[in-house]
Amino acid sequence: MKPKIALLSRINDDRYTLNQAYYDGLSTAGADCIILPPMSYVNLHLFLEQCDGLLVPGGNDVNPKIYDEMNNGSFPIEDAIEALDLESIRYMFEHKKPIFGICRGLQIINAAFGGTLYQDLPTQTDTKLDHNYSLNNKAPLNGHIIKIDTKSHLYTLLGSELEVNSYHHQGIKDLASNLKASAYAEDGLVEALETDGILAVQWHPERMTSLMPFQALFNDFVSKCRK
Ligand SMILES: [Mn+2]
Repeated sequence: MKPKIALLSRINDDRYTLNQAYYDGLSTAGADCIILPPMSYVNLHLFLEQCDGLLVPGGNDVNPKIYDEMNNGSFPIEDAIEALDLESIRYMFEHKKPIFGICRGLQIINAAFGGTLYQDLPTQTDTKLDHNYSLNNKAPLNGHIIKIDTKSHLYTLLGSELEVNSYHHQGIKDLASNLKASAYAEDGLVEALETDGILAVQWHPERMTSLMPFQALFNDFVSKCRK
């Protein structure tokens, strides 16, 4: 039977939405997906119980309340999505099911485990990199170089250095103590993290699957969900 992956919905302009590319990446890797909107935790657990893995996709800014900071450039925030993400991450981690985080997914995973974020990279760091390059230049396949730790699992999938797209203005400040950074941008920003059962990336591999080797991230995640 194909593995069943829970994909978390987003809210944009009064619609529950999810970019099709996430679904396509998982589907190409051999999985079936169910898209979950916000709901009661009791029913969320019942749906997640049926699933073999969780993909936490990109989306809006993370509420800084989660890491005990005042709002200083985080917008927009959707409380229902915040609760959906946090409870799904908590449940799947506790039940030892694989989690794949993308963009906001990486940020909320870090916050869920006690880490903090830069709420706005251009105004709160002295970085010279444009981490919103892909959006500003409508360049889904271009962004900046990342360097990958050769001891990480990510290295076995992508090698030691490559260009990724970049669609974010928030980013990891303090990494949660149980997570390991597995890739960095040239300005030192964490661009990927991993720990047992979790892999998350700051860029958008689902928009780059036409380029080798980005589909490998989806294939690897789905193969872990098969076990
Ligand atoms: Mn970036």
